[in-house]
Amino acid sequence: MSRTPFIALIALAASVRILAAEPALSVSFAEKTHQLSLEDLGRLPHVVVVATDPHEKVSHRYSGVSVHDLLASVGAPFGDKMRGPALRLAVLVRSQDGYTVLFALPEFDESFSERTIVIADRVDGAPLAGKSGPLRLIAPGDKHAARWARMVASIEIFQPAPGGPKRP
Ligand SMILES: Nc1nc2c(c(=O)[nH]1)N[C@H]1C(S)=C(S)[C@@H](COP(=O)(O)O)O[C@H]1N2
Ligand SMILES: [Mo]
Repeated sequence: MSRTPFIALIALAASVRILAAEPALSVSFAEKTHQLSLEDLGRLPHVVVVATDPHEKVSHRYSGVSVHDLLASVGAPFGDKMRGPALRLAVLVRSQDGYTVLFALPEFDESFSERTIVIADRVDGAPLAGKSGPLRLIAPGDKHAARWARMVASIEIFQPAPGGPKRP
């Protein structure tokens, strides 16, 4: 047997491994950034939220990592530290297609909000398919689906500048 198919198989396996380990999500606050692959994310503690997709008007079982936990891992000031200047921090969620949505940091703190916002990697037991995934932000209770960002690529805490941009 020629060795070529064997070598090609190893090369294929190696490239699949590299693809699997590719960063899927970046989480950052100031100088700290965590790059997570889908595998890394899959290993983190998951929560299940049952929420109605405001666009489809259908309830689904979403499994994902809470945004609170992701932001806490880069030092977000939750709990006792969620006061004073921390109340002015904002969170930008960017997607692969450039779509960007904004939250206020306290929205992810359990003493401010009843709901748990997650970065879902599964819906109704299956991975999020096509342009819905591989990661989608699920904001239960939002009456509009606009902040349910699909194809999420990064989550970043930043400090909005007062007196900033002109009205668009
Ligand atoms: N990445 C990304 N996410 C997005 C959007 C988008 O354009 N890009 N549109 C939003 C809006 S306005 C709606 S109504 C829903 C639509 O999602 P659906 O097509 O899966 O129902 O996705 C939201 N998430
Ligand atoms: Mo929309």
